[in-house]
Amino acid sequence: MSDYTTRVLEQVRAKNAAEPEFLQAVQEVFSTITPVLAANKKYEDNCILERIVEPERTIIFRVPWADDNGKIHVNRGYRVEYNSAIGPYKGGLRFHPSVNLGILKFLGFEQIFKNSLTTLPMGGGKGGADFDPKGKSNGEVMRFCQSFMTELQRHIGPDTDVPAGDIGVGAREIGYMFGQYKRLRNEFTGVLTGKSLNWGGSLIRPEATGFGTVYFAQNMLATKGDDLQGKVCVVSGSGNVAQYLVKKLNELGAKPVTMSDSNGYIFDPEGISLEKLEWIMELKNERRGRIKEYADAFPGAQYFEGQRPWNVPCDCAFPCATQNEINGAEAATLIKNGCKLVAEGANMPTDLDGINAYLQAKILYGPAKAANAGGVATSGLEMSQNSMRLKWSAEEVDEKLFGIMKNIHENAYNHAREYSPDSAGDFTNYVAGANIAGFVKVADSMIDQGLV
Ligand code: NDP
Ligand code: 2IT
Repeated sequence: MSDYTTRVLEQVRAKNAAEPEFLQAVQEVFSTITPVLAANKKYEDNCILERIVEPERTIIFRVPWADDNGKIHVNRGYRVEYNSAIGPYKGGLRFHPSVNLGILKFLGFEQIFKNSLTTLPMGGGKGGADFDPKGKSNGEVMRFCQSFMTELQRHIGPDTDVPAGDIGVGAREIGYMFGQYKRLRNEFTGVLTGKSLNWGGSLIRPEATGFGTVYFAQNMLATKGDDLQGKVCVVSGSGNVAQYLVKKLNELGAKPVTMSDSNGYIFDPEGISLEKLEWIMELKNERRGRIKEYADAFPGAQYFEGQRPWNVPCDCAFPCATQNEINGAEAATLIKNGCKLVAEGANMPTDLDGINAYLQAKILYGPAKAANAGGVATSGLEMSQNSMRLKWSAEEVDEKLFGIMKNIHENAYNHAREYSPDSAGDFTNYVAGANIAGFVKVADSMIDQGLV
């Protein structure tokens, strides 16, 4: 850390003391960009750090809705429009009871740099609500989504702010929100991504985050002349990201052995094959069941209630559930058991102690904003297709996604090699590389556009 980063971090701490996840995300970025700030005085002269930590706009609103019995509920809705230096605000919506402003600010802050890495013209934003979709009927979810969009619609638009999915928001929720937007605004535009295929969605968008994370892992392994063939992989989560990540691991000859939800994890030593994954997708996406049911359906597997999978020995780990799901001790356990690669499908799944453990052990570590950028990148491709009023084939989109992930890897690798003092010989600090590469493009664009 330099005088400049230390000073701004102190200001951020003083002003946002009640937002630990946001402070964590800022600290992670600041701890790595010092070399580029030292080499370019213009960033401090233009107060770029002071400006970049402050969202351009934050909207907080009431979301009232009635359940199936007519009982009225009120949730809190948010949209953090963080940074529009390189394009319209872009980022997901999260519906989860834990959602608060600090969590959405951490996600929005990360999104700025992630979107910059994709090479596509997208600013950073994030939103959501403290609504819990679990156990709600379709009708209740629809009425909530409609009420949420009734307010959000006045703040977003295809050239202003383009939300998408995140935890608790998938194709069903995007559909209900799109319907309400269209009804209120009387326009059919690409205002949301993650749409279904019949009405403007892109092929491969559902797969993109999971596939992209695996492509990033492939690229990291390739720097060591290695690949995923035969690798034992530990995966957390069983939602959108985890499902398609497990699919791609299978396709590339790796062996995923765990998946989880917020109640516990399943361990299948024979591997979660494509056939078993199909069963899981039906369980999670159609029946909306719990992962523990897997152990009843497949007797070789075991379920561990209330635990996370990080003590299962593996070659590679792919956290795909939520923030801070790997702490320092869990990272140390992974490393002790032989894990040589961590690629993050979730956002900020490893806490700062955990990251330090990976860096000290010099394993291949693909941080979230690089490794999971394939999701939002493919959202960017969905926006392009909507603007052009055409549709690319699955092969075309997958090829573009593959190219983007290769590019992100190269960009992070090169910036790490150029600026991060600990990247030498066999080791590349991708945290530093991704943060610096993402930061420079946004910071330079902010300077170009003056004091706004
Ligand atoms: P889903 O809602 O589809 O799935 C979330 C999964 O994570 C579920 O298995 C869920 O279990 C589990 N989970 C959620 N919260 C917790 C928690 N507090 N503790 C333990 N497990 C939890 O979401 P996604 O798969 O879309 O998102 C997963 C992660 O990937 C998030 O960090 C998200 O921000 C990130 N991400 C998503 C992208 C996307 O395109 N969807 C793009 C880039 C990143 P349960 O059912 O018990 O809640
Ligand atoms: O965290 C993320 O990058 C997402 N949830 C996807 C955002 C998007 O706009 O596709």
